[in-house]
Amino acid sequence: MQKLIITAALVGAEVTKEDTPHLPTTTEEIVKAAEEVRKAGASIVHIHVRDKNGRPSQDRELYREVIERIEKQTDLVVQVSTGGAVGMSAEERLEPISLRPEMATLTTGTVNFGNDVFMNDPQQLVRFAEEFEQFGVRPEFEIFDVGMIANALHLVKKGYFTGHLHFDFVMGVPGALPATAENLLHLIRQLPEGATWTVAGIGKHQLPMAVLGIVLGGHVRVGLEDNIYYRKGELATNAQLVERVARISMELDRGIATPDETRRILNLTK
Ligand code: KMH
Ligand code: ZN
Repeated sequence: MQKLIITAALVGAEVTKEDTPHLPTTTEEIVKAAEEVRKAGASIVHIHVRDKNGRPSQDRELYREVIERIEKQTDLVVQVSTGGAVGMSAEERLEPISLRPEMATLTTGTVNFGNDVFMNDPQQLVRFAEEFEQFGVRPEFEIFDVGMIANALHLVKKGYFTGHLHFDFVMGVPGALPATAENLLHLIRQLPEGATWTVAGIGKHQLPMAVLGIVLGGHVRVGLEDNIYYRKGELATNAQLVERVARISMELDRGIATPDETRRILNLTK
């Protein structure tokens, strides 16, 4: 089995400081959280940024600051979000791509998202794919429901994203695919030969899905974007969530990938 890649989703767009004081929202806090999760075993940080009022933002300059500082102070793979927040325009969501981050997320389909709709229509997918290709950014396909894998593979068939393919199964978003072992197995079966996958369980599903990711040979995403609790009623830090997954994986005799090992597994060229 490959060593385990742990992605830390540090910020997200939905959680607020009122939900948890541990949520990093300023550049300073996001960089500090990145350093802490690196020490705890993460090799990728999935980044969103917030404006000075703590609201979700896709501002290029805010991303530039965060990326530059994380890259200066750690060896982490920095993966920016192009999901942003529900309701943002495509232009807004694509802002960080011209910074040529090492990786970025790409959601390949529209899905209900709680009481909202996370829009990713077919024309928009092509537009995102073109922008990724123009700036040489490697995608992580964000899969909230099973049809999104077919949509990603359709882009590949059209000639986008030649080379290694990596998917993140985001499971348990209300309105999207429930986080069950059966659903995870079904998702895995849809992947082409050689593709790699990560699983991110939402809320109380984070830990059980992470354990399945470890034992089934996938990779794992945890962090406050997806879940703010260590256990029922007890708030977590990003580092605590990463540290627990690393510890469980080591107990199961599966080593943890460093950022450079992660680059090799995902065939990233820095
Ligand atoms: N905030 C969600 C609407 C991503 O980062 O690419 C989308 C999201 C996915 O978080
Ligand atoms: Zn995200």
